[in-house]
Amino acid sequence: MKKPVKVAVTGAAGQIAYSLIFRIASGSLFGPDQPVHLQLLEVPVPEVLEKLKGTVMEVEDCAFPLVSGITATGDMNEAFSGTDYAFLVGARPRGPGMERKDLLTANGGIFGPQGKAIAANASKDVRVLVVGNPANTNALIAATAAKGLDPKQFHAMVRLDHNRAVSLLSGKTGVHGNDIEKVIIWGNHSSTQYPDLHNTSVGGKPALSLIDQAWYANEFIPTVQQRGAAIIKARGLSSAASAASAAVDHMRDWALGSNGKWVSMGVPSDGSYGIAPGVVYGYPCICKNGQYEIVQGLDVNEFSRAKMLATETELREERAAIEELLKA
Ligand code: NAX
Repeated sequence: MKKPVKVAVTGAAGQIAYSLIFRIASGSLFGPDQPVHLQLLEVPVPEVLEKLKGTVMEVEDCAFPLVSGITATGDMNEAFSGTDYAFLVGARPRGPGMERKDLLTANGGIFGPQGKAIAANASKDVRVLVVGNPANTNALIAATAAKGLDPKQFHAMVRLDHNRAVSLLSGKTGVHGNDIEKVIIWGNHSSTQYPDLHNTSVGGKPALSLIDQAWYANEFIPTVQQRGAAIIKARGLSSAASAASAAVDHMRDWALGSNGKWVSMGVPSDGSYGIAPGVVYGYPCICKNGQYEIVQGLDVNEFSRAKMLATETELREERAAIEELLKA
């Protein structure tokens, strides 16, 4: 057996974690021969830690062959000790009457300290995926606070949007998602995100030759952008199992490689495609040997450029709203 890897999950008593932890424990993330030590973090509130205890009891009751140990704690330094992979899921939800700036600042109070704790305690090669919203700017906050680590070690999740786009296109064209390639989610994990099909192939044919522009612009794009709200309306709760599945997809591709396939990842902008450097922006990436690279050299037409800029503007505004916090 290989040496166990340490995988941290925050928000561990929440609903995404209730799916994610079991997927990690069962081997969906790193395969059937990689043991994992689970490091589960929650807020240090007795009732919440009690709830987390219930989740831990259920993990134990699965008798997973790959689980080598479980740490469940309200102490972030303990939770991130030696961590190889971290899923930052726990976040402050938007309360009644809360403005975007208040939400960003409240989350700064979570992701800043967690970034510091990761830098101080985790493996120097740690890979961090931020799921908790507003995910892109939370990733920026954590990366900025994690002095000594490379910002490229902090990603935000736009993979759920990517998977939603693949599935919707599959339903429309009747072609299985396995034969759909090069879908891109540009920008923010919010309703400004831009699901781009200009490079997409469906069963080897250009996607835009199989669907009409009106459906693409007026149905496809808004449906992907609004899918989270549609799930809440139908289920009475936000996406959980699909979010957990997307988080596994993102981390697995990052760690083990995407086999040449394009995957959408929120990563620190290096200025590619004219996007403001530093903001955490959804880009098409290819992963190999534990590293990711932004796909370069794509043609961007006027339609796409306008949408890429709209979502970039939102991210620049989010960054501006927490400027002071980033300097701290
Ligand atoms: P839940 O409210 O079920 O669970 C969140 C958990 O996080 C709670 O148990 C809470 O106690 C814990 N928590 C809060 N602050 C914490 C801290 N400082 N340290 C550790 N734990 C903390 O939410 P859930 O449905 O699991 O969603 C979690 C986050 O994912 C939300 O911010 C949500 O908006 C976001 N999402 C992001 C998605 C994405 O694609 N990036 C999609 C799904 C989801 O909406």
